Amino acid sequence: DSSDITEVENYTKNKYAEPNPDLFGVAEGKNIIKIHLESFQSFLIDYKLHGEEVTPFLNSLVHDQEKNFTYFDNFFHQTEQGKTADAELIMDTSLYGLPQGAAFVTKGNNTYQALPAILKQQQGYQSQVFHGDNKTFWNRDEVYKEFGIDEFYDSSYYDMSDEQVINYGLKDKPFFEESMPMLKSLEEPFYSHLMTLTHHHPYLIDEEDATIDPAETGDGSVDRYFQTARYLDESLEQFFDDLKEAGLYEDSIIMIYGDHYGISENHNRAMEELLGEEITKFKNAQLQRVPFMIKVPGVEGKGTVHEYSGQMDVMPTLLHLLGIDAQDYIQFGTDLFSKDHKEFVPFRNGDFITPEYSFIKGNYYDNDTGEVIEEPTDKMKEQEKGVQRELSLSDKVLLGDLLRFYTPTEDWEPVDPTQYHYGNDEP
Ligand code: GP9
Ligand code: MN
Repeated sequence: DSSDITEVENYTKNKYAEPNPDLFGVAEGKNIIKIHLESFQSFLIDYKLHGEEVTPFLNSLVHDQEKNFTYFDNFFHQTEQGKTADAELIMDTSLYGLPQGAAFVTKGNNTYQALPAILKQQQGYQSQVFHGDNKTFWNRDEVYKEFGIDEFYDSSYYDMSDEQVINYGLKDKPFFEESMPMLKSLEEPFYSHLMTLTHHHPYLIDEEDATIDPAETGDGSVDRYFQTARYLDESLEQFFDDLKEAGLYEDSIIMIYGDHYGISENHNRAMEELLGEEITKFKNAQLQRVPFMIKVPGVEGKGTVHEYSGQMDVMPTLLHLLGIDAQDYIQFGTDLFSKDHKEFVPFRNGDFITPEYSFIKGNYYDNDTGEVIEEPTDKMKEQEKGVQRELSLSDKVLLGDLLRFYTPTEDWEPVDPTQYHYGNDEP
């Protein structure tokens, strides 16, 4: 009932981390370009196959100081069965996905107070999603309306002829190329989310698109994983050039993230061969790192930052960069640039990771040694309960559709989903 939202509100207000005063509002009104790296795990960064970098362009964003990116190398995905859809939900609402199924599908008509709607109401942003798949996949065409996303450029906006398509949909290179004119024509400021697709299980790639040889483990999808990652990397480099040419690069927030793992535990044998170590439960959890990189106009990149963090933390971070106080909203994450950022990363299954130790399937592990901690401290056990509590509060929000009963700010207007229409084929 509606009193539950008070319990949630007390929890999230208490967890809230004050903004970093040096960064609060620095990017107010700037365009935001958010780039989704499908199935991209952080171990690819700086990884060399056959003596070659797999993702030289992304590596350059990490290492070239003058590119002004900040890279979080201890950033984790927090998704479950909703995969891509969970990543979208978490990053635009700072709520957890559900323990089973995809909230995008089962809670697609809930009330949300999502980033696109907040940015529109607070600072007049228009928001868009670009994605070369059918708009109904993951029920996006429903839930995006609840998020207040203004335009959804789905596959009906792109040339989907055979040679441009592989696996789930449009190839990443034509995707970025054809997105450019649409991006250029947008009203500013915009919050644009571009979602890639080619680097997706089972990592199919046409011969002419492959510029690195496959790995040689004999596990086909693992072997090709590096080829589609390279293709994605090249598509991104091209996109950055096009953004520069269009004058959209320098003055925009550019944010890059991985949505979830690409190589599941079913491929441990091949991964052990490639990484040269045993994939224990502990190691598998560590492999759930995905990249998070951000460039903020006028702010010097911090290089590689080791803060332990997760997808949940992105929304409050962005709000604070734009000068909007995250405290007004129900959010489980905390600002990555705050000195009070909370350094523990819950996974959806109740496991969690901190800078010192990891709680994985009932055992605590020392991060330095990877060994089981036989006698966990009370503080550790408390944290375990804290994670359970946090997850269950988030579940209450989604299962009870509790944001119906929450008014973030005096001037907040509930989103009216009937005001949104998507797709080239819609009247
Ligand atoms: C489909 C794409 C893939 O549109 O987002 O979703 P996933 O299988 O990664 O959840
Ligand atoms: Mn995905």
